[in-house]
Amino acid sequence: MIALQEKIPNNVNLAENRRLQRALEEWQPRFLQWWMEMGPEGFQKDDIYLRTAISVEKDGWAHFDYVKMPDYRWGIFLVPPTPDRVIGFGDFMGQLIWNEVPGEFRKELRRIIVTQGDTEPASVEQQRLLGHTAPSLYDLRNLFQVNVEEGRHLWAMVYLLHQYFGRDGREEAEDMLIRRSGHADTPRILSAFNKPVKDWLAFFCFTMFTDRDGKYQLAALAESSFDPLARTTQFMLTEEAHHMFVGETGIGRVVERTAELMRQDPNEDARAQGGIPLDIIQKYINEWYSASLDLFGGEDSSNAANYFAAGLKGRFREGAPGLYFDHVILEGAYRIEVPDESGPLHPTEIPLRRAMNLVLQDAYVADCERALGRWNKTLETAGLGARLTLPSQRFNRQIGVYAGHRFSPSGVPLTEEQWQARHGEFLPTEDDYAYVESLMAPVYERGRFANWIAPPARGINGKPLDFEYVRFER
Ligand code: BYC
Ligand code: FE
Ligand code: FE
Repeated sequence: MIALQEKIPNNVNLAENRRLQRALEEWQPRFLQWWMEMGPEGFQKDDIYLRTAISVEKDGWAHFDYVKMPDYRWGIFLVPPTPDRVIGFGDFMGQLIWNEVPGEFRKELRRIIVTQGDTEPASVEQQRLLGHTAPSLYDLRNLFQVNVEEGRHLWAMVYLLHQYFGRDGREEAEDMLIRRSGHADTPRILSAFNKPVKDWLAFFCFTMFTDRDGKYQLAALAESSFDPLARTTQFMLTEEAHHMFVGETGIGRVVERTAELMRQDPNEDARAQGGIPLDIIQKYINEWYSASLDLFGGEDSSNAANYFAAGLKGRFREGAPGLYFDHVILEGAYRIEVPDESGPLHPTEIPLRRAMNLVLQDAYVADCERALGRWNKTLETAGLGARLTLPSQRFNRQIGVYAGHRFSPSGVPLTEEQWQARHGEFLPTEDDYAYVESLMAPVYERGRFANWIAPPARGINGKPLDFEYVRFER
């Protein structure tokens, strides 16, 4: 049952749980205050053509209309329970799922939910200035769509904290609005969510690579033994698809335009034509892909083993029929080359349960490879020889076994000296950022696009490209 007219739209019978309803209604104005302070700067009075989640039906879950962002109806939506659902993996496999938090896993669950929840407002903070330089109204609208939905994802986690974690949960919900991306004293929890997202190429890389970590983490949680977490993340994944569409097609459109400009130029120089050269695109990919790999945690992780054992986090599509035959995994090892005393790349084996972060990361890497293939197809079709690549999983890591060691994008160990001499070939330099920034001028006329990006193949919700996706207040 969906209560859309209530203060907080929901399908969790909030009206019948007065205590919870009151607590969330107290949190709501603080969320809005955070939104006004840290949400998209300068566009809160404009009418944006947005979709709003209004149900959990496969067809018709979303409603499109103009809305001012502060009036967006952030709601709480969980996929309905599956009758008699049992735990699909780990030590409790085959037992009935949990509708309450078991005491022995309370700490772990709280930590997972807080970490997940923290990323959502963080990303809104990181993106808050981008509206001023959008390459089109279409892109401006997509930015805001992603922003409001990340706001709803925060609501999804805050609901779980309030409903299932009592006083601790309420305190955690408060803290979600206190931490700030990149803040020296109260930063966000995970590394990539404290990095500045300086420009639209970074935004497309963020939605391509960092939101995609979100997809894989949410998919792992969608298998959870704690059923409310599974049901809420299942619905979040529905919205997440659009975020990754924005990233993948965003980079794709930049590549397409760059290829076009290269062909127009006597020296195949996109920069001479006011575009973003492929080597800068490659460096941005290197930066955001490596930062996003860090979000999977360490390759060898006892946390990951504990989460799997308790059924809290599964593998990607753990429950899909026929994909995995062993869901308990008491045996088996993951072979990997790690830096140690005997050399920069020494073979070792991680017991499989402890390697779950890596197993999830592998599914992510394959998905990224697929997208690279599409962008390279664009280059090939344009008759160009250059190709984009994903760097090695060892490159530029701050978390896990490769942290503190230097590798080239192809995964070759480098000395510190070699790294210092060459990192400007691998990662964006100040000059690269400055050049991209010099291209960032807003294009707000209907149907027009900045010179450095191709138009998308089609508009949003069947609307034409020259649709007025954002109506500015006059
Ligand atoms: N940055 O056992 P380890 C999304 C810490 S994105 C900083 O190796 P574990 C979204 C770790 O906390 C998805 N610290 O790793 C995207 C631990 O600290 P302690 C977000 C890090 O715990 C775009 C220590 O290192 N969801 O939704 O197995 C826009 C050793 O940890 C990092 C989730 O992350 C890091 N990158 O795995 C909007 C799901 N990595 O204990 C939204 C919930 C590790 O030594 N989170 N550490 O103090 C988790 O499942 C796990 O916490 C992680 C880490 C996968 C993140
Ligand atoms: Fe999200
Ligand atoms: Fe997202």
